[in-house]
Amino acid sequence: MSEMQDPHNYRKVGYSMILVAASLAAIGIVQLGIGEDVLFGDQMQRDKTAFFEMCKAGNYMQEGCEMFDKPGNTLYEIPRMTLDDTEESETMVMEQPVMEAPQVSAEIVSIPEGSGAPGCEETNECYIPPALNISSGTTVVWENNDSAAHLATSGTPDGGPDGSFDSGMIMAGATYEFEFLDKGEFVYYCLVHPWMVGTVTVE
Ligand SMILES: [Cu+2]
Repeated sequence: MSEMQDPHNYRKVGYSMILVAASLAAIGIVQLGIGEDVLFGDQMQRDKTAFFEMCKAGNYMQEGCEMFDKPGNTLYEIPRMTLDDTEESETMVMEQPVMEAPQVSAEIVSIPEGSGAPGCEETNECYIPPALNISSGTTVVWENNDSAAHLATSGTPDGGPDGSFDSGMIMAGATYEFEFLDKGEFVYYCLVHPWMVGTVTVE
């Protein structure tokens, strides 16, 4: 609805209604009576719009302007003509579908520079963070910030891959992402640098 409260929209609709009124007036040449009504209605609408603009300019303090003083300051309160604009009115009040981006939650695990040589395991910095706690449905993105290729393969250096996930080779500067749906603790390691071990705990 917020889009519909934009006064510019109403102005456009107002102009299009004036156009509709004008074309009806042209048709009304055949039926003079109706044509006059249309022109009269058109003038009424112009007057009301002008009145609204006057109220708006005066911050709705003038007499008779109270009805416009509402959030959005739109032409909403101006009674609409009931010419042939019923279809337009329907589209005007129709709710716009709200496009919501799907909720994506992601966590990043960095593979830091130098982890291709033993030593990072001494400070537990082969994967940062080495132990990650997430909720089910979270996507974990491994970012290889090292100059060597690495992996993030579920399992342990002693037991081998367990098949839960396997990044394959993550080239330098590349990423691998995996969405964790199953709960549990997932230990993973780097196949080519077995001192690199990390865990993801899904709750
Ligand atoms: Cu590695």
